[in-house]
Amino acid sequence: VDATEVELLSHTAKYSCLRPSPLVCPNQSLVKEIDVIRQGRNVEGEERSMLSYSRAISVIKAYPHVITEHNIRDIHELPFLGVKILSMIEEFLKTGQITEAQTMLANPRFQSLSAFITIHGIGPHTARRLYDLGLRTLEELERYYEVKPGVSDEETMPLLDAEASANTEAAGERSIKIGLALRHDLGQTIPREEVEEINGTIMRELGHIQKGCKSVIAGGYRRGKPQSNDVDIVITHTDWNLGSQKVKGLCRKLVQRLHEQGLVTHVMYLSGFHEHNVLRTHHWDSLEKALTVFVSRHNSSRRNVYRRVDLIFAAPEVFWTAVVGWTGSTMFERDLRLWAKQQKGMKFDSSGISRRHDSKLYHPRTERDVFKVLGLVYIHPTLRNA
Ligand code: TTP
Ligand code: MN
Ligand code: MN
Repeated sequence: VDATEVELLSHTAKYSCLRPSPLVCPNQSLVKEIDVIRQGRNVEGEERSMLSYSRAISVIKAYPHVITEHNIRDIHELPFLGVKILSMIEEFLKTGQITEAQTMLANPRFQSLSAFITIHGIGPHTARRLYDLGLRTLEELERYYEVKPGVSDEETMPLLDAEASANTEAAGERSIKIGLALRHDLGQTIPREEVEEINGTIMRELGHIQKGCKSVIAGGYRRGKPQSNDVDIVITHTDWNLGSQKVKGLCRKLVQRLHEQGLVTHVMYLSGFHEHNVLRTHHWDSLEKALTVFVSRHNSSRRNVYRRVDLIFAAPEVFWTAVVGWTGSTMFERDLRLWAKQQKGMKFDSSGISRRHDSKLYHPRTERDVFKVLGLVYIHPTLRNA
């Protein structure tokens, strides 16, 4: 790597895509405490404040030493740590906790809202609406939505109905019903070997539809998490020149086949199902993708387990861009976009990299190329836990 580029990587950098961030950092218990406050802002919809806490947490995650009374001076040099957060850090050093975090944890409203947003399909906004209706527990939500726990009503929820690709209230409610019915399974994390097995099963089924495809398991798994909340698989074709055509329309065909095989029971979202896709809002990339519920038969001794599996299809020329875009973390992605825009006059998202003044498109052939095109030093996936 070029010597001038190496200087760019620093735990004091403003962009998290310049800060190597391990999965577990030397100040993990401090991070956990501040994260409670961040979550408090999240459930209340205070987005600016939440982002400030997210940035502060991210900066601490990249700091390579245990913070003590002796090096607290160095902490003042780090970006995004304002007066308030610095005083919280000092309180934590003295007492091992932060009063505001402890108050938050004891708050019944925080407890209800936090529980509600663990359900797939329920975001902070919906959580607050349900709370305002007087609902307090997940059992009360089940009664409200008339969902029987452990049973997902597959009869009344056809796999590929119009609602799966529409941004309507009905689609939202359908998603919540699935999330509630399957909450005991979907709330469990997925070990790495099962993630690999799910990828293997899906690629074997894909081989029956189109030969020559390949995949990379992205998301938290790729960042080294021992347990994942879902499985994110980015798929392309190995033929650089003809792959684009071979990948087109594959997402829908694969989901259909997986459903026929009894491997996929629900599709929360499917792009490319309708010609005009109303869900293609600004923060969604334009790749073909399906957010599914997959039946995992990993434990042969136990019953099948429902798992969330995201399938993302990319043409070969944007495959590595898509892999970087779906590897995360969310903060790392956010800052990749910001860096590209503010420092390079470029646009980055999972579906492509372009230069703004002439719309030139970049087609990186490797993951390292993605970083090079963006003028960044390569950071290994396991150090992208910003
Ligand atoms: P997630 O699967 O939501 O999160 P994760 O894999 O980091 O952690 P876990 O599943 O264990 O909770 O998202 C994976 C990455 O994909 C995320 O870091 C950012 C990216 N992403 C997009 O680019 N677009 C999207 O619409 C979503 C939902 C995620
Ligand atoms: Mn994931
Ligand atoms: Mn995902």
